[in-house]
Amino acid sequence: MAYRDLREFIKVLENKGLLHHIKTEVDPLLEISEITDRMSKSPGGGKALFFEKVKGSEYPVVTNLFGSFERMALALEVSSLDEVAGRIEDLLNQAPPKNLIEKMSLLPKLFELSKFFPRHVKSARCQEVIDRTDPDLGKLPVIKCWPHDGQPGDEGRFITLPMVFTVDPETGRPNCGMYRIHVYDKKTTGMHWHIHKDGARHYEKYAALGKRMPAAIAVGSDPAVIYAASAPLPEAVDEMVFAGFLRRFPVEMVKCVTSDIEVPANSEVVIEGYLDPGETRIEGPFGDHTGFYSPAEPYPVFHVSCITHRKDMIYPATLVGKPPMEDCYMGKATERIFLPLIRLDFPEIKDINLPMEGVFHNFAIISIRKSYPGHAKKIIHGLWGKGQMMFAKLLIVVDDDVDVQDLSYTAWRVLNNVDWKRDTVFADGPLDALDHSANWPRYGSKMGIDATRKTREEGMTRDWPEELFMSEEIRKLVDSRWKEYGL
Ligand SMILES: Cc1cc2nc3c(=O)[nH]c(=O)nc-3n(C[C@H](O)[C@H](O)[C@H](O)COP(=O)(O)O)c2cc1C
Ligand SMILES: [Mn+2]
Repeated sequence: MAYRDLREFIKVLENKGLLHHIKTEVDPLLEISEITDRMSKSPGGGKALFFEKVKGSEYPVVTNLFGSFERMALALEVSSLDEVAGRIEDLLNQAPPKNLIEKMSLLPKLFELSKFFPRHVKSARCQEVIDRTDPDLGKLPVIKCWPHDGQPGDEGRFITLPMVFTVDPETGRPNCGMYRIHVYDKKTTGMHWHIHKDGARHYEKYAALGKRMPAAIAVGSDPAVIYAASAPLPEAVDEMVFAGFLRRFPVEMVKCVTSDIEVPANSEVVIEGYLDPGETRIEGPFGDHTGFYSPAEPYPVFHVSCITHRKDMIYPATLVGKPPMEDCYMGKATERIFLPLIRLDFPEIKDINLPMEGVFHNFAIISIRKSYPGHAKKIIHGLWGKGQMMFAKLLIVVDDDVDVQDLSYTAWRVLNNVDWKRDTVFADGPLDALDHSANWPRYGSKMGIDATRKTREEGMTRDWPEELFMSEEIRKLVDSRWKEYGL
């Protein structure tokens, strides 16, 4: 049964002993961060944290909800993240039905998908309290994450787990993206959608039309909805349909009070407002996913017109920084869930590992069933052309007998297999907005490494050596005599 809302998920974490209550008063400026960081760095990602008394606000804060493999799987109501991939694979890999019986048996599957489309409701918990006369962001327990966050004149508070809802003015298609929100004052924030993202694309369209852009920032829906806001879906896929698929139940959407934007009805709080095309303001700096501050840069400005929330709002936040952090587990969920979708274009891909240290856009290791000369290089160029994989700064392709989740074995294979001049590919192209290494923002170079076995057709004049394995016979013998050795 899908979680009805965030608090139902919190209850489950509580019942399983995966959430710790902090009853003493804490400061949302940096203190919550330091406690959360220590939790994230403790074995297995520690526990989720519920801060009951937060200085300056009547509402509690919850952090580190998704910060372990166990909690991430619980969030998506699966026993392992591969289970979600399995469901997607099931849906995609339908062989065309051969006869009427097969056709009939396909119908429930297709019907299942349509069952997940968002449902529209008239009244919602997220609108229990409506403040449109004098909405004030200062009432929310928004945290300051790192010491140098924010500009002089503001407190450096950022909403770190927001779901930003916008609508494409041309197609009417909705989008939901997780873009951090820099709180400037009571009624004004930044809108940090990178230029590559769907929200920014909508904004460009409003700008071209010379129209004011409505938007809404929802915080604290059920966990599948929150995760979906971060998922790198193609622009044409509505995150709320995807969330419905993940939670196996439609997301209930309600219209905002001051605009036609729809938001999850089960949200804890919704900040309604608008952006005027062309108006920008310095956003950041902000201690980011990379473990460095992302630079202060001009971004669009969001004006608050109304805040609606539950009477007893629970405010969720995340802390990003040096890995491992909560967002690493959200990224790992994406690595698992999107594998079948990547396989649609590249069925030869067996597995992908995005190591946490690569903070997702820096490093991917890919195993493939290689079947022709240059195959690995095709994968490298192909992935650079696919959605947010365009940001991957280092791609390493290995043969399918390498378990890419075993980093030690993978490194050994790669370091032995590669002739650097022959096997590396360099390319220039777009980089993630958070990259700080390139000479210019958002544009720089990437490297691909073909670490597969090389063949004659690829110019290898020598025979590839055989990997060492003990014979089965001797292994069995040693197994059976193990006790005799007294080890
Ligand atoms: C905690 C967290 C914070 C994020 N902050 C931002 C951000 O400030 N700006 C941004 O462009 N992407 C950010 N992302 C990544 C986007 O959410 C992600 O790229 C998503 O696919 C964007 O949705 P879209 O494809 O609909 O634009 C963040 C992700 C997470 C998990
Ligand atoms: Mn999108």
